[in-house]
Amino acid sequence: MPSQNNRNSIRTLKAAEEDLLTLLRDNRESFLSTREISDKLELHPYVIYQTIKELRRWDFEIASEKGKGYKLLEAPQFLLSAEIREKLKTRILGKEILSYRTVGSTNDLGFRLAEGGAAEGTLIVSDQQTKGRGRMGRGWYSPPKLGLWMSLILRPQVPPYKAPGLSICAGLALAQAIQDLSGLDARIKWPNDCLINDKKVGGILLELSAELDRTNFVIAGIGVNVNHQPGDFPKKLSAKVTSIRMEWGRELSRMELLISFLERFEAIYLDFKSNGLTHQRRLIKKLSSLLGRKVQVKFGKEIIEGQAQDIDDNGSLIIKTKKGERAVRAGEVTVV
Ligand code: BTX
Repeated sequence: MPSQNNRNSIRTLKAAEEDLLTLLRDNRESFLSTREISDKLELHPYVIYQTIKELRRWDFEIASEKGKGYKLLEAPQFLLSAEIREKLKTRILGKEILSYRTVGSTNDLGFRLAEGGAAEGTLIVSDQQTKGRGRMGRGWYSPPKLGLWMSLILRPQVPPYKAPGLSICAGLALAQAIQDLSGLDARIKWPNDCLINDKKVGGILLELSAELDRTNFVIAGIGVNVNHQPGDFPKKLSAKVTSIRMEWGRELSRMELLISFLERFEAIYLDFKSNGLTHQRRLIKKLSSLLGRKVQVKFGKEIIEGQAQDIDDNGSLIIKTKKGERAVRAGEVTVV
């Protein structure tokens, strides 16, 4: 588990904090006395006092009046594990939920937890990342309040060469969830991006721990720009990125998006574990932003140019080049 030294940042809410919060949330109209809280939650008054203090440090606005008790006025915008748990109807994904206010990278945390034996489906979500990562050491801009930054610990029993297919599966679930909630034409850009109007709204970072023929675990990191406005992005990114809000003109609840994504991804993931991409391929192709377009793929030192034609059962992109068809397993694609 992460160190608890930096208590204000890298720590989830404790059980007493979650219980008290749920009780205050369910009684938002009235004050609750220490006595009532103590009876309901079986907490000592001193623990209640300390817990309220701690919740205030997490930016919960809690009114207190002598003789009346406590009332929740305002909850911060970050996603709390108790609330996620309440809404989620999945069997595996989100079975364990760790919600943070700020971390370096949810993928780094996920990797450490998975190495320590954390269960399949463990979800790590943070309101902000200070060292959010993309592929190949690139950064991922993850400011507070605006996006969905999360990682899932997966333990699929598939050979390592098949695991990368999960990246496109996560992309599919994300594009579907965005389409579903907003009606926007969200697309998958092979192998790991989600686009709206050809601009990047989300990205997937898949990291594997594997042996030659065995996948130990996969960390699926998913980042989505949800409620950013144009000025919320650094200048150097602004030409190629977007958010759901910028395209839709309305705010979208990050909670709703999270739930919809997890429910969709779970169905796709369960199918993937038994059937690979066979059943998902049709939809992946339908939502792909690349098929039919002229592309250039950077794959290591090689540059492959041609028309993107297909995505095969292994998740490879099939490109029709001047010298014939090429199947590319990974790479950096530019539409030319
Ligand atoms: P990628 O390597 O395909 O994309 C990274 C590139 O995308 C950056 O170099 C930059 O140009 C651009 N970029 C940076 N931030 C953003 C942003 N917020 N929106 C759009 N474009 C951006 C994509 O890698 C995979 C990203 C995964 C992010 C998730 S968040 C939760 C998890 N934790 C973590 O550290 N990473 C993943």
